[in-house]
Amino acid sequence: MMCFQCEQTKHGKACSPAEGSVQGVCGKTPETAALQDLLVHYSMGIAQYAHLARVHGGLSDVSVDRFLLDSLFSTLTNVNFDADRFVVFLAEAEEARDRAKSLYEKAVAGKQIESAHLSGPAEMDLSALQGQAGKLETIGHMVGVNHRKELAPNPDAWSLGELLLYGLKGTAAYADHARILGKESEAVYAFIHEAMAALANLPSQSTEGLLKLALRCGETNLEVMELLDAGSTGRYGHPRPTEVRTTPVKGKCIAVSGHDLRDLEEILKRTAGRGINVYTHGELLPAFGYPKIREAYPHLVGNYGGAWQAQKVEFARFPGPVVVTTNCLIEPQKAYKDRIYTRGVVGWRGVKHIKDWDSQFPAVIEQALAMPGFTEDKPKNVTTTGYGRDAVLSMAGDIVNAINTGDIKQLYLIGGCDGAEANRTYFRDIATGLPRDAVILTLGCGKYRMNKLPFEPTLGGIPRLLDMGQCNDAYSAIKVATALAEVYKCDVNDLPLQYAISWFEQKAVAVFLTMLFLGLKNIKLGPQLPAFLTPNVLQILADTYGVKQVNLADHDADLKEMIA
Ligand code: FSO
Ligand code: SF4
Repeated sequence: MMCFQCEQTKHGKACSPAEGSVQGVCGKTPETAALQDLLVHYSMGIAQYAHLARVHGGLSDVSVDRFLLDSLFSTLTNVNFDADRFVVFLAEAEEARDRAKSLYEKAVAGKQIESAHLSGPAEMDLSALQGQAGKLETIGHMVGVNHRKELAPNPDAWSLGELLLYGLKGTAAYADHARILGKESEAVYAFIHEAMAALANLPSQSTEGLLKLALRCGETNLEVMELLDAGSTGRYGHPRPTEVRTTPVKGKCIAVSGHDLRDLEEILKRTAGRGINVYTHGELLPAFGYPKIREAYPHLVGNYGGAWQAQKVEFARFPGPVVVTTNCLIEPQKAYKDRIYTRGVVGWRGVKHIKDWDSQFPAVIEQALAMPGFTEDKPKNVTTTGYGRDAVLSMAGDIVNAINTGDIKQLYLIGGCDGAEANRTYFRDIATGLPRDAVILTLGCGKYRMNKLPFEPTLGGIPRLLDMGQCNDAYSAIKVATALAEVYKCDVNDLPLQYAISWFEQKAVAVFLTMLFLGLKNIKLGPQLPAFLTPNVLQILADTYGVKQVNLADHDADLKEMIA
């Protein structure tokens, strides 16, 4: 296997035999990795047809559009490790390809179009191999990262192609979240298909063209995040600052992890009045900020645990079932394998998957009722979330006054996604090292490095740490930055605003591309820089955008630079 799509890749290079990996650091097996590679490759073929059907005939099929979101999302880091599920995805991919191909044939029928026969991934036909995991795996081993390396005209084009692919995966994941909340966009689907089709024709792409596509991916992801914001605030109201209990309450319990607010809502509805307390975990903590969740469901009692990487210990100790709605899932341990459930595109072989709420969720309720739950109340501790764009912008006058009087000297965006490496304490150390005149915006599961620490408010009383929500809510941070730039009638890069971004997987790549598309400069990124970026590509990012790796060896040096 060869995979280097996330930050924790082996030795900062790749999860591959060359680095001594028999499987991914995340737990992905070579079998699953190959089937994922095949699904991505096949999806490029679907996109080739879907893209040209749209270009030549204005034709599209929403089932094809949605399938590509799911197929890309399922290959994100820490989402789906179940090889059997990928065999099913591949059968569905063939059906989607056939529908896209028919659309394309209809679009070009009777027209003088030279490329009536498409080559590359579009030519692949898996019909004789469907259901045969071993044979599919063999082909999958031939069409992954190394195959793209051979096809690319040069190493930098290969690197930019990988950047684009991972950005597309993240964008597709966010678009899937938005779709679940009722928001979809034809323009988003059109771009995903165009870009995937370009990757299918890697030999004819230039580095310039791929860089442009990567920035357009950032632009598309901005539109997706706006849709996602409209979906979540439209359904649940604008987040408001809210104290969230972080210690257990006596009673039966279910924990819900991941990012999916609709799944959380469904669980809250189905557990209401059943004597079960529901806890958020990981990226679902910000659900408490939404008035229509918090106020409607008093049995949503608190947040349990921290970011995803501690789940082996935390889920083992949790005295009830756990439902994982999206990433990040890690190998379920024996201690809780019989009481962890997956949803949506998430999967692990042997772990129960909830497809149908009515028939499958009652068993989860029964399990929660049969388990001891928390046997006593623990002393109450809280953290605060809910500083979405509306809440922060309602404080904008106070923030602007505080900046004008010098009470606030700098704003910092510190956060993103967390990971398991010990050196990620860098982000906490930067946050705690900042003076009292610094206000910190945070989001994503990276917030757990700092959200339970006591930050004194600024002298003027503005809270020092503002949790803007999930990584899905990066749109809020962008809106706040652009609104401040409008107040000061300046470029967003001239604001007293700095960035220390922790990245982990491909959603973070999509947000990073959005930041580049917006022209945001001097982003400090880490802990490691993406292994898929060549020195030349890194140099382009450094020269054009001032992107720099965080200084892990000497965080004080970074701190001094950021305060200055
Ligand atoms: Fe975290 Fe995982 Fe939200 Fe990521 S839970 S690491 S960027 O999948 O999605 O921040
Ligand atoms: Fe390795 Fe990350 Fe790929 Fe998993 S997703 S195999 S940890 S690079």
